[in-house]
Amino acid sequence: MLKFAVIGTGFWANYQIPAWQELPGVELIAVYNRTFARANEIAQRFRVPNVYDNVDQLFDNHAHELDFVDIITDVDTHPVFTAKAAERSIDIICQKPMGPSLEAARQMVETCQQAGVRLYIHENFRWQTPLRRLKAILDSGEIGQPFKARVSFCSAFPVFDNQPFLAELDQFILTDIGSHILDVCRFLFGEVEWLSCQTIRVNPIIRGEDVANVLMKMRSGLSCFAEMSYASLLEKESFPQTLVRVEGSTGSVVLTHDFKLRITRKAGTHEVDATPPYYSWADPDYSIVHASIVACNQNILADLEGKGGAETTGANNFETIRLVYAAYDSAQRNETVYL
Ligand code: 89Y
Repeated sequence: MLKFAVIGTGFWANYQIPAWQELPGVELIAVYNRTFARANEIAQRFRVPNVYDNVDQLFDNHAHELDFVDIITDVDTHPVFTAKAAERSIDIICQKPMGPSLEAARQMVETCQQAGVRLYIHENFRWQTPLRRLKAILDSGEIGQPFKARVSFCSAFPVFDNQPFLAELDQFILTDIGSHILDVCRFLFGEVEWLSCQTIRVNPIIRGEDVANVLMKMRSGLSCFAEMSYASLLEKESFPQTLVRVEGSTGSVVLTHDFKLRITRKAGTHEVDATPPYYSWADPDYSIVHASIVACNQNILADLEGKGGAETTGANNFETIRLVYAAYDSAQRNETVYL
């Protein structure tokens, strides 16, 4: 049984914790938040025995040995908590986006390598049922050699209601959703050769950009357009689904609303259902993402248990973070960036 602590008890902890409780072999023994009352509220709800508002006390209380920590705080504090856990040789799972800058993320990976601890990033979009199914279809060769794709996350969902700090970020959509969407692009199509990005801020009351269009040439030769927006009032609100169209040499596959994949070949079109599993604790507005937390945790837990196979290690996710900052770089300089 691996014992772990949760650091940070904000919005996402409400889902990350019950997702852990779906899995055998792991026990949450402590929670930390800088505001004791907020940590205590979560501890009561999920029956966690130890509560802290001082993270050093959490780490140094040898009454309970920790196998790993799950850092679920705002991005600015990821490097601090990572360093503190690494110093104590405790393995780390950290929420996306990894760090508040490319340099901070690089430092986090290096700190963990030097300390000999394992760093994993909780990057869950690639674990959504329809995206896993889509990847299997691409790998099966059913549409031949993919040459072109569009990966779309365009919404007008009021994200700032649940996560007000997102409105304060100087760099918003590429760090918040871009870290997911660009990771999905890597998951589906491999690594990027070059990218070109444009950003726009539409909502006047937020600090960062809320629209980003990224055109990528993948090393495979595939041309990929990743579009993301929180300013898109569309006929059909699809939050928090990622919609995808991939065209290949012998057909195409489209991931539509309602978790359907439509595969077209010369013989016609057929539909594959990819409805995610239902969890009673999930917020219905976020159900597909909340379900993917379980699959993501399961993948990381297997690796922690020595079975290997973690997809979103710190080193791997650093490649996604490179894309996020390459996109900012491209938008700012109005130039193509070679990776
Ligand atoms: O923070 C974001 C995430 O990881 O998924 C959706 C979200 O909550 C708002 O963009």
